[in-house]
Amino acid sequence: MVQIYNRLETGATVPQVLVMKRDLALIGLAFLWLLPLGCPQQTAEDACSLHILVPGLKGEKGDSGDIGPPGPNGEPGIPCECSQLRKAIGEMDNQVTQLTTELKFIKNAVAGVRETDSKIYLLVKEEKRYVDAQLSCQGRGGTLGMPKDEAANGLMAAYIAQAGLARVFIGINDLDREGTFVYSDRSPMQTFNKWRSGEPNNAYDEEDCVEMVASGGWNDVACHVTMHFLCEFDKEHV
Ligand SMILES: [Ca+2]
Ligand SMILES: [Ca+2]
Repeated sequence: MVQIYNRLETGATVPQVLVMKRDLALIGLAFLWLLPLGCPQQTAEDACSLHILVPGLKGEKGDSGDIGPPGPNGEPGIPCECSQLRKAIGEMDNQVTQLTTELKFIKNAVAGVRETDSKIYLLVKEEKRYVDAQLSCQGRGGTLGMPKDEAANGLMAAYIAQAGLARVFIGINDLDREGTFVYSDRSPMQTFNKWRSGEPNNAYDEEDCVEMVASGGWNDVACHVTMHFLCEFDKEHV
């Protein structure tokens, strides 16, 4: 048998007989492909038709199911430490109050102090009774101002006047013995004094504490009245 070679586009050659067989096979496959699938032996009237499925209308929602059984009990909670919390909050409140007081003191200090070689004087613009004013100064390592000589008295008076105050408590009293005034460090009154005219008069029989007015004069007053006060600190102890 003579084999005739057919040159393909790719340049490869195959026997022409094989090509003819291949072509017949492809035609057969195409014929089968064109036959309607799944419609064997049907008449012309009952031609195979294309069924398109369209979704129907949505149905009514069903009734709710029965309520399920109750779930298991949870873990026991931690008991409230309420009394401890209240105590802690109370302590914090106290600290806030204390800090607020300290802040006022610092503001006063920043506003300006007066000093000599040995002393620092600080006007505290908080209205307090004599005893509380003294405690406030002591709490900061000082005492109410004790004018023991002309220089100290003049400095304190100028400080009060420049601050625009009329009067402040100073550290002099006759609480222990009526008519016997002492400084708040319990040192006795010496010859120096700046009593205003007619003072001390122990008015209403209740004036055992002392104020200094802006001019520098002293006056005995009731200890329970409240006013600003002047603290004094030894530089050695600051
Ligand atoms: Ca008195
Ligand atoms: Ca008086």
